[in-house]
Formats: sequence, C-alpha cells, structure tokens
Amino acid sequence: MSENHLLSPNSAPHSDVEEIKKRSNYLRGSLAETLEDRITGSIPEDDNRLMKFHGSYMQDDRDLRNERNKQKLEPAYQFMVRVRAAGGIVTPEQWLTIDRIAQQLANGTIRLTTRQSFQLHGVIKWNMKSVIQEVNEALLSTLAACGDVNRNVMCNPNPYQSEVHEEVYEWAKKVSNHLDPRTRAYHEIWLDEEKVVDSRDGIEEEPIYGPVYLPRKFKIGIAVPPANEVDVFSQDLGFIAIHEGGRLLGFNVAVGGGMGMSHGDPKTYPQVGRVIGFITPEQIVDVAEKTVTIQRDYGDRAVRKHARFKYTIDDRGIEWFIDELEQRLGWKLQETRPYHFDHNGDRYGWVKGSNDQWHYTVFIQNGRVKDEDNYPLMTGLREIAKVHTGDFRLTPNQNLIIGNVTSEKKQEIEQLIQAYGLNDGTAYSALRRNSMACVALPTCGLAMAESERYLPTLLDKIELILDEAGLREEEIVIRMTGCPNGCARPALAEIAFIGKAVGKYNMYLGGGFAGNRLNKLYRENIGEAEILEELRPILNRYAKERQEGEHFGDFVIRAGYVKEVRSGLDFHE
Ligand code: SRM
Ligand code: SF4
Repeated sequence: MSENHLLSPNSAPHSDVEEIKKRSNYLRGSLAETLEDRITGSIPEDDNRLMKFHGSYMQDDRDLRNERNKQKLEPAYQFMVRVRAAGGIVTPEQWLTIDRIAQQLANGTIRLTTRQSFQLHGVIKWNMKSVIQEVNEALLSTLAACGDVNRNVMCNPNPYQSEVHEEVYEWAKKVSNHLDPRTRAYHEIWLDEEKVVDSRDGIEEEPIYGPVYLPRKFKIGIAVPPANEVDVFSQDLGFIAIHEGGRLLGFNVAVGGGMGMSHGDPKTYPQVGRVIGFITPEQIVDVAEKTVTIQRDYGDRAVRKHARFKYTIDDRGIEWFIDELEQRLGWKLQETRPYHFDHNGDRYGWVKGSNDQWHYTVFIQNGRVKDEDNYPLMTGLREIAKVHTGDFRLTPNQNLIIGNVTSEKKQEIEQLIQAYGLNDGTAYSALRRNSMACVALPTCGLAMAESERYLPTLLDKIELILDEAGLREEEIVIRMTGCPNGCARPALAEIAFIGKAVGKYNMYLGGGFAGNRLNKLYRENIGEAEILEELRPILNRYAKERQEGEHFGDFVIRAGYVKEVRSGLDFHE
C-alpha cells in the first residue's frame, strides 16, 4: 500500500482525532478494557472517538442533566447505537431483532434515520456488548455506521418506481461492502472474534483507508430518477441511475455535496453535488474507491470543520478532482447523460410493483417508532413482521415501506394495518407528509433547540394556515434540525428551520422540491409566534399567485422573498 494516504497536503498539525486514530491500532484503543470498567457508565473521550467507528456514541439524557448535577450525580450516560443496512432493506426477522433489542436493552423505541438506518437510544454501557452481538447475529452491523469512514450507502427504496431498482440496489450493496473497514477490532471487541458476517482473517491492514482512516465521514447515495429520495446532491458522492426501457445503462456521478455548517462561520456551508460525467454499472465500485482515496489523501486533517470532501473539491476545483479521479481510474468518464428528478419525498399507502408484489408505505412521524396511548405503531409493525414474507424498507425520509407483499398476503397485512391504525399519512397535510426532523433533544449532545419533539406541534399550527389558504394538499418540503449540522438535510428543503437556541430557529426558504437546490436564510433567530407570522402571508400569497405547477420553493424566489442559491459558495451571500 502506498504511504501517500498518510501525508496530508495540509501542512498544519493534525487534529487530536487524527492522533487518536493513529494510536488506536486500527480502532482498538482501550475500548475492550474501558467497556468492562464498572465504576462509571461512561468511557474516556479517546475511546468515545473510536466508539463512533463501531457505530455508537456516548450520550447523556439532557432532560436529566440539571437535576443530576444538582444531586451531584454523574450525567445519565447512555449509548446510541446505529445499525446500518445498505439501502435500508431488512428482513422481517431482522426487524423483530431490532424491536426486541429496543424493548429489552434500549429505551423502548426505534428511530428510523435519514440515511435508512436504525438508531437505538438509551443503551447502558453494560448492555453494549449484548446489543452489538444480537445485531450481528441478525446479520446486520453497526461497524462504520458512524466515524471517519464511508457511512451507510443509501439507495432509492421504492421497487415499484423502476424495474431497475433491484439491480441498482445490488450495486449499492457492492459499493457498501467494498468500502467496509477491514479491521478485526470490531470482531475482537464485540463478537469475541467470532466470524459472523465476513471473514478476512489475518489482514491487519486497511487497504482503502489506511491506519488513520478518512479525514471525516463520507457519504454515498444512489438515486433512481425521477425519484430523488436519497437527496443525491447532498451526498459526498452521489450516483444517478440512468435507465431506459427497464434497463440500467449506468450512472451519472455527482460529487461534493454536504449539509453541515456552523452558525456564524461563513467558511462552513452546505453544498450541492456537481454532476461530472457518466459511468457504466461495472465501473461504480472503482469510482467509489478512487473517490474515497482522493479524499483520504487530500482531505483536511488539521481542521475537522473543514475536513469534508465538499471543501476538498471547492478548494481545489472540480477540474482538479476530475483529473485526479481519471488518473487514478486510468480511464475517462463519459459525458453526463440527461436525467430528470421530480420529487424527493415518499409516496404513501399501497402501490403495486413491477414484480406483481405490493408495497405499503407507512408514514412514521420523524422516524420514531413507538407505542403511544392511541397509536400502537411499534406493536402493529411487530405483529406485521411476524407474518410478513417480504421485506421492510427504511426510506431516506424516515418512513417505512412494508415491501414485497404477495397478493395472497396482502389482505392479512391490510387487516393488521387497519387493526393497529397504521398511518399512510393521508389524514395529514401534504406538508406534514413531506416533513422531516432530526433527533435533537434529549439525546443529541449537539442540539441547540428541539426538533423531533417540536416539529409536530409547529406543524399543527402551520396546518391551520394551510387550511385557511386552501393548501392542505399542496406538497411542500419542510425540514427542521436542532442545530446547523443538517442531519435532516434542511438546506435542501423548501421551508427549513435550523435551531439556534432553545425555542429559536433560523428560517430558510427556497430549496428545490426535488432536492436540487439549496435554500437561503430568510429570518434569523425567531420563535414560534414570529415563524407563524412570517409564514402566513407568504403561504397566502403562494395560494393566490402561484403559477400552474409552481412549487413553493420556486415561488418564494420568483416573488423575491429570497435569492436563488446555485452553489453553497453563495449560501451566505
Ligand atoms: Fe447527523 C452528528 C443524528 C444524518 C450531518 N448526527 C450527529 C450526531 C451523531 C450527534 C453527535 O455527533 O454527537 C446525531 C445523533 C443524535 C441522536 O441522539 O441520535 C446525528 N444524523 C443523525 C440522524 C440520526 C438524524 C435523524 O434524525 O435521522 C441521521 C443518521 C444517519 C445514519 O443513519 O447514518 C443523521 N447527519 C445526517 C445527515 C443527513 C445525511 O447523511 O443524509 C447529515 C448531513 C449530510 C452531511 O453529512 O453533510 C448529518 N451529523 C451531521 C453532522 C455535520 C457534519 C459536517 O459536515 O460538519 C454532525 C456533526 C459532526 O459530524 O461533527 C452530525
Ligand atoms: Fe443533533 Fe444537530 Fe444532527 Fe439534529 S442536526 S441530530 S441537533 S447534530
């Protein structure tokens, strides 16, 4: 292996995290020992950094912080565990495993994430090993669900939308497997070195990542037009399937997207990926690998805020990247092929697929699966999983598809859907059906404001305005995050709220309906009353003045509320 990956082109001293990775002996650190330490429910910071690569974050319940502090108790330490499956497709048995772990070893809920993964919250240190073992026994994994590596590879979840879907999904899995870390540390620490999913005995080296892995997280997603649920332009590396007459011809390649930024730091910004060319299906793994190695070698290892691939590209230029990529590939990209996206949201309820099977998309508000007094969602899905012979598909919009239901089984599944009142979102406004909120409080250590727990009540109030304006069935994409890291991809929403402080949000308008344009700051640091005051006249005007088929995000630009943002470089202008 070349030593090139060890050399950062940035001569500044490497960040602490780089040193931790270097010392870690391929992600081992002292995790095995600190997990055994019964004196505290926490682990030291160095190990916490490494823990992310193993798919988990140490957190504390922020609702309890002050009270515990007053009582001189250590924070209520707990772990979030992220379970990934490329393209978000799992079997009913795997669903039941996640459900069981959630009930027995976590906080009794399942979180479906914006990258088609599961998150379990509230796992205590002593239970971490059992949780990860159970996950692996079910042939799922937490390895590389977080950390400075390639993350869960996203893929269009809707088989009914395209006959090429299955083929595209197979490529997503190949890319994902190819970029998995090879370290045995995971198996040693969690699985007592049992070979569960894969065996790469004796290889104590990371042929793609090297010993210090990537400068930062790396994200890949594959879209099948006209659907762009994966928000392909938000990915570090996006692939757009080009298909004709039910045949997959290949992929357009988009590079350098990303959502994260920091308030008050204009050097950080969300960015949309740029489409640089076309490749055949067989070339996808090579392109993914070479792109990752370019970021490995050229990404900024000194300043983590500046370490994402989007900055590597914006600093050096897209032409530089294409040259470097083609040099590493040894061949040239073909010219970009035409494509068209018309939405990035989910289609709910029953649809019949091209394979004569049925798929039912359940609306899961902000991805949280739990039982509530009047809505036993978690139980309903469990009962369905017990009889379902198809699969479950986690969507990039935090919803769930009960996929590949045979005609014979459809009635039985439908009866369970009815019995448990599972929701296809039709009772809600189209705005809510197109909404997403990140986790935020109480588990996310970075949250500045509520998100998942607040958006539903804000939507109740916005829905009243929509009703007045006759816009209840108007599809508008709305997203909220508790901080500017952008976990619900807010910078691509037509309306977005990004948390600034408790109860205060920045309001953004003008994202593209199909996830193809960034939005722009409209109002800063406003609370609920001002949000509603600002939105009411704009929505009313939209109702009256919109042109045929004009989406809200396009309207607010035409009407002059915000300027169009063509590139992240103009986001703060
Ligand atoms: Fe995220 C960090 C939750 C998708 C950008 N994200 C976090 C952490 C782990 C907080 C932390 O570092 O302490 C959050 C855990 C909260 C909790 O209590 O569970 C968290 N991110 C999530 C999830 C669960 C949001 C959700 O509600 O679904 C998503 C899990 C995805 C998955 O299954 O892998 C999630 N995060 C995203 C996305 C969207 C995407 O990937 O499509 C983004 C924006 C895209 C991007 O990366 O540019 C995103 N998360 C971030 C960032 C900002 C990265 C940056 O460029 O600066 C952070 C902070 C960091 O990495 O330092 C972050
Ligand atoms: Fe936490 Fe911020 Fe991500 Fe929301 S956007 S989950 S608050 S890091």
